[in-house]
Amino acid sequence: MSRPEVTAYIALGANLGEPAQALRDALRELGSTSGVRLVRASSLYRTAPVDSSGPDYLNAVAEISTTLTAPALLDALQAIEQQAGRERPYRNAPRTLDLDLLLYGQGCIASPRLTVPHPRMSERAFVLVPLVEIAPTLVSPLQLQGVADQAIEPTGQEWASR
Ligand code: A4P
Ligand code: MG
Repeated sequence: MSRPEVTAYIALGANLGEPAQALRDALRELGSTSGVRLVRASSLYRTAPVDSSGPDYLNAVAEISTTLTAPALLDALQAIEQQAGRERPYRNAPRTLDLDLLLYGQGCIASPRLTVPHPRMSERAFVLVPLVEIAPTLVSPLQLQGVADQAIEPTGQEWASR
């Protein structure tokens, strides 16, 4: 029996190498992962590092529909990060690609390797602003007001040149 489809939201971020290309490649890989269907993606945003260092980040958020369990989806995200040459010298280090699971249906998960909803998503403009673009009912004006001091701007770059 096949599993039901669950709507999930993925945050994409990169600030090393070729971030725009890395985000495009990641989105394509995500969409071609078995058990994952890409529903929509936000545009790309340039953002100042938050609790992190290095160059500005590019960030985006994607909505998927998936038959994978949440842990299997995290496995798939981490495999795509590895393909992009992700290294983890220390927490919040600059990175070639970061893929975080923000929301998994109505799921609340607290396991050693997975916390959903992502515990820091409400504190971050680089998550909330792209998320409100593709899923406005998931983000409240109060949440946006709380991150209004964080630098974020649309790049004007589209996914189209994939
Ligand atoms: N993990 C637990 N829950 C999740 C989840 N919902 N999604 C575990 C993904 N992973 C989850 O992640 C460390 C561990 O978190 C994983 O092994 C997984 O089991 P990581 O990607 O290896 O390390 P990280 O990215 O340094 O940590 P984390 O917790 O993802 O960092 P944050 O809090 O997401 O911050 N500034 C800007 N402008 N743009 C950014 O994209 N990103 C960060 C990362 C900091 N500042 C940034 C940005
Ligand atoms: Mg991460």
